[in-house]
Amino acid sequence: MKHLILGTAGHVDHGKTAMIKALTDIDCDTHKEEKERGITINLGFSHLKLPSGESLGIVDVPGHKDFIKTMVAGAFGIDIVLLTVAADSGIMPQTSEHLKIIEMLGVKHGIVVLTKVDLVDEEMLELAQMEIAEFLEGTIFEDAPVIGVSSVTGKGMEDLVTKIAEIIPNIEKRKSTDYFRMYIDRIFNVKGIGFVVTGTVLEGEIETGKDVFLLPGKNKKIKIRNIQRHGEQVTNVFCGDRAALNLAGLKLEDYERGMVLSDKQFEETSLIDATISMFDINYEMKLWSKVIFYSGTFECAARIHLMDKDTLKPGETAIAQIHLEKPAILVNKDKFIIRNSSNDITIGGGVIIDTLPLHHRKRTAKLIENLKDLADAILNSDKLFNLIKIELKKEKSPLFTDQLAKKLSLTEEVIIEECQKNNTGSIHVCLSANKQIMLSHEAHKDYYGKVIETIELWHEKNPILEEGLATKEFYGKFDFAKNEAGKLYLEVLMGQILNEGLLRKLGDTYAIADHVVKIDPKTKEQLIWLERTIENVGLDVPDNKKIEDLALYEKIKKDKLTMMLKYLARQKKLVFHQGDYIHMAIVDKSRKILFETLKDRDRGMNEKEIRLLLDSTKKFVKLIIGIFVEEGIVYQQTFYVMMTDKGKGLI
Ligand SMILES: Nc1nc2c(ncn2[C@@H]2O[C@H](COP(=O)(O)OP(=O)(O)OP(=O)(O)O)[C@@H](O)[C@H]2O)c(=O)[nH]1
Ligand SMILES: [Mg+2]
Repeated sequence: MKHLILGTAGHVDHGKTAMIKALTDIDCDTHKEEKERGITINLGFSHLKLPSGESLGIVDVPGHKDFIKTMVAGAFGIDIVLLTVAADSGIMPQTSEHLKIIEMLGVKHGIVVLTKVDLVDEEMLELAQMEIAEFLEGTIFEDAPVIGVSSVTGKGMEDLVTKIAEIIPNIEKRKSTDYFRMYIDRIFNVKGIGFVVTGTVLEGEIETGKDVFLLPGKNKKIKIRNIQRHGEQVTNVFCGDRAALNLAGLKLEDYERGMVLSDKQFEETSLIDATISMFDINYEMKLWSKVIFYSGTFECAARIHLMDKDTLKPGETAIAQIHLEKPAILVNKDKFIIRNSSNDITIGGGVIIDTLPLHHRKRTAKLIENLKDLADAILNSDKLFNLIKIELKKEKSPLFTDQLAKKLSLTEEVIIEECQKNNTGSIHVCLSANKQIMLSHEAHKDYYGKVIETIELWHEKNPILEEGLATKEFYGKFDFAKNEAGKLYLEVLMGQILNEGLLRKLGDTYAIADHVVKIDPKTKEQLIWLERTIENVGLDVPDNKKIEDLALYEKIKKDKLTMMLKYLARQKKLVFHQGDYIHMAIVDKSRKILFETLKDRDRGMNEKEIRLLLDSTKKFVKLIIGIFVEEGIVYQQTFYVMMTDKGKGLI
């Protein structure tokens, strides 16, 4: 069963509500004021059971020019439109305005219903038909069927139902998403039941008992107690359904018009990038324009900043950044309508291409090119691969495929399939720990270059050191500290550069393959000085600060001192242990003295005994024991230091 919604459109008084009543026996004008004024003010809802057993949701919109925002809210998410034109009055202003809105909202299927045929003769009917044909020329409904009906006599109603049924198989199934989304268009309190909200399910599905969020706003979960679809109790509703949800724990003060119900915690936005198209009306949009923005039931004042044009003339399209006056919950590809700031003309609309863009202060050629690429990818949803490419380009850092899938509301399988089919190198894919990592080719090239550049710079600053940098030393630079995909990617990247022969591995560091250690005569002298100074400390731990001060006297700055200490460690002149270091000669001397005594002590020696033996400090004893434990020649048991077999082998 397809889940579809049929909506009305057309000028005030042209018989929309009467037609729905004749079709479904439901009067959508339920409010007192509607009855008194004889016009529709609020959205009306009904449903139509087709001979096939399928049931369509129906949204009846007002035609009066004052209620365009209600019409936009009602038309948002419909699949088929019944554009009504009264045979006795023909095309009127809102016939045209509604059609433009319907086209802008992307409704692709429609029937033109010529109403009130009982009020005209054959000649008038023919004239009306000719006028309609001319009016529809060049619009998406150029070839739409035109059916004459009378809600009074019932004429044509059966034909209308037949036509609706004929269209249904041509309607494409909506793309599935892994989240539920619905604008609330009505909210009411039912005694003993609580709040009920209604809306058109735009995406996904939801079932009784599940939690949803009321967005934007507090991230409070609201439980769905009951669901009705077309007046009947059901356990779940799907996109394309009209739904009435009974919510537990909803407070009226939490609700505002334009809010969305979703099981996904969407990030709210008040800055979006979009394409904007102007209707073919006498109106020109300037570089910065104030407008009123409508999408679903959401409405707010907005400023439009054109990106690739300085003015937008009738019928033209541009890319723009839109600053919304209040936060909205929007999704890429959402359509919207704009009206002028005095809210008397509908001037156009567009499609959202980025719901969380950066603030574009400068309209650079590069930015415009990127925005055009993005628009192209979003607007041509069949080009899913483009969408993947653009997202990766925007993201820059590496992502696991499942992270990317989440961001694009696609499945991992779809992403893998799209890449297998279309990737000719613009996306870099690598595998690590059985997980697939993706990033744009540009970003990959960038990281590659930066790795080499950073190691080269390191060598330049540390010419006397043979080793380079360990992968973890790039985490900060690349902002990978909390990015697991980034860390794994870096490992693969290092491996790649290593295989290509540009890098050499030394311990856990990577050095440039042809890097040659250079020690100038002055540094040579300084190294001799430093080594001697540390050795002269004797059986004690050299004081870092003191060595630094002494080095400064010798005109050795801290960076250079660190490098020299590393060099001496690599040359096995110094031994480092937990941030402290001592000279190897001191280690050897201590080992000799200690082992001389330790070999005759079956119970081992405690730290105090060792300190007295070496005539040293507590700190030194701790350090030297630590070094010997690391060498594997002693071990500690409670307070006693004992020789290992390896240690005994030294005697
Ligand atoms: N004779 C005749 N009158 C009709 C027909 N359809 C509607 N009417 C009358 O036209 C008037 C307007 O009809 P509605 O159905 O309320 O028009 P609408 O398009 O829903 O109007 P809005 O919702 O306010 O835009 C009512 O008085 C109806 O009785 C028809 O087929 N024949
Ligand atoms: Mg009506």
